Amino acid sequence: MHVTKRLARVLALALCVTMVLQAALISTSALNRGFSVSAGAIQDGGLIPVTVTVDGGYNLAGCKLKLRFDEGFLQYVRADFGSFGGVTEAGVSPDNSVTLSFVSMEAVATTQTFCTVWFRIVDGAVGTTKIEPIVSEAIDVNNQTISGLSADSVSITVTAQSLTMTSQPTKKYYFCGEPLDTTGMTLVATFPNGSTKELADFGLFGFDTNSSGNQTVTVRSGKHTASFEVVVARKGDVNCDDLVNLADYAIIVDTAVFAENQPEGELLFRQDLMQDGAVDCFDAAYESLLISGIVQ
Ligand SMILES: [Ca+2]
Repeated sequence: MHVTKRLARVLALALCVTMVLQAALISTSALNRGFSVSAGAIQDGGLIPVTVTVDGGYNLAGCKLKLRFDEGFLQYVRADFGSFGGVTEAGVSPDNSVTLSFVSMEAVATTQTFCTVWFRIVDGAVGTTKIEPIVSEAIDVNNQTISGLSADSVSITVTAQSLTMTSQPTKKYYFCGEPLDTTGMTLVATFPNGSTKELADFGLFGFDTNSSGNQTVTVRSGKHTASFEVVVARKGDVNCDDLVNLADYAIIVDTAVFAENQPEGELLFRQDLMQDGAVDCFDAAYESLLISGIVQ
């Protein structure tokens, strides 16, 4: 009997400790932050809706929520309020923030969308920006001051909506070993707000100077791509059989002899080994050096 009582006390004590620990855990995990701020998808005209959600159970009278933003990236447009009352002001402060003032808001029972603040992307702005919520003190349902209200910042990333190659690179033909030359290429990006910008920075993929044949070179900016075609040729291989031999030499000599019938485009490129715009005896001489392995 005595042992059973002691055991019961130990169990009761253990239960109390567990309950206290649980209460501590609950109070930590249930710490209400007052607000949530989230950004929606970028819409036509570069408009971005930023939604402010109010956690249930708060009377936010006297509270000011500021959304600080980068004026080089975003412009404040307007704030749309839902069916709740309470916000009497919404406007831009000198410190680049939109201030929402909650003056007479009643406690809301459940977490609900409170207002949508509309921003517009500044012309030409590209990259990632943050909207930083700053929350002042508020009053809870029991008229007690609530401090420590906060909300996570929101990241907005703006990339080009489309990519257009308005002019292609001048150089289309390459001998193996030559580096890619994009001189003459113009890439224009169009952004969600309709603005356009010529891009100087882009990624290039798909060019292999050591592999002969037709190649598609891809230009990438963000998630968008554009492409152009090039031909990479083994120097001296006029007839595209991947060999440099007398058959190629014969073609060049034939062209050089009948100089009035100069080829164009890729045919000219493959035979014009001296790259002076005409196929002549100098190209034939160079071809013979290639065949004999004296030059490469
Ligand atoms: Ca050949």
